Amino acid sequence: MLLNKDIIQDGHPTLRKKATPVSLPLDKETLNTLRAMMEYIENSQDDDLVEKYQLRPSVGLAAPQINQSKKMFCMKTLDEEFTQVHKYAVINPRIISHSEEMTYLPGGEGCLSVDEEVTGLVKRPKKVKAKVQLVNLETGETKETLLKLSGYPAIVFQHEYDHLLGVLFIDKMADALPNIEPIHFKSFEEE
Ligand code: UDB
Ligand code: ZN
Repeated sequence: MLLNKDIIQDGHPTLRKKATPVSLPLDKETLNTLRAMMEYIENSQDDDLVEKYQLRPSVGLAAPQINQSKKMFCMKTLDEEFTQVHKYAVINPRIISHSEEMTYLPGGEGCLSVDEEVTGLVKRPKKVKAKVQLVNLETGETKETLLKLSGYPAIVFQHEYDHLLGVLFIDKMADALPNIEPIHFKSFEEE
């Protein structure tokens, strides 16, 4: 089981390396690493396990963050309407196009590999299309898929994708983003 101590922090050279492609078919060890990464995310979304293991409630984790310089990451999050779950174990992703329109998280981004106090506004394309190998974590099967993401899931995807390039959100932080519309999360009043 992955714990906080397994997640490397800013300053570690692996976080600055470009990750190497994962070879297919997937070997057992790599599949089990992906399973452990998804388990970490799911544990971090369970209040009891957050308390027990002192986890930060997380929506994504990339392999370089556990000191494995491989092109793979896991994400699990709801969209901003809180209706659709976006749960993906991703291998060898390539963003093939993105919208002109940009957006950002109004509360700023943080990172499991950066001090908890550090957050900042990051401008990102509102929509991305990516060719990825999606992994079925139960069976280990992989399937080439064109993922089309918009809004919050697109931001999470791009944050994790950046980790595979050796890029951290702190590299992209801005003080203010005038003329850009932040992502809007559905509020309870609107439900
Ligand atoms: C996160 N979590 O997981 F909107 F219930 C962040 C941390 C760094 C604060 C743990 C997060 O944004 N949680 C969250 C957001 C919600 C609702 C909710 C929980 N990451 C993942 C990461 O560091 N991956 O490398 C940082 C996010 C910032 C933008 C996208 C990923
Ligand atoms: Zn991160």
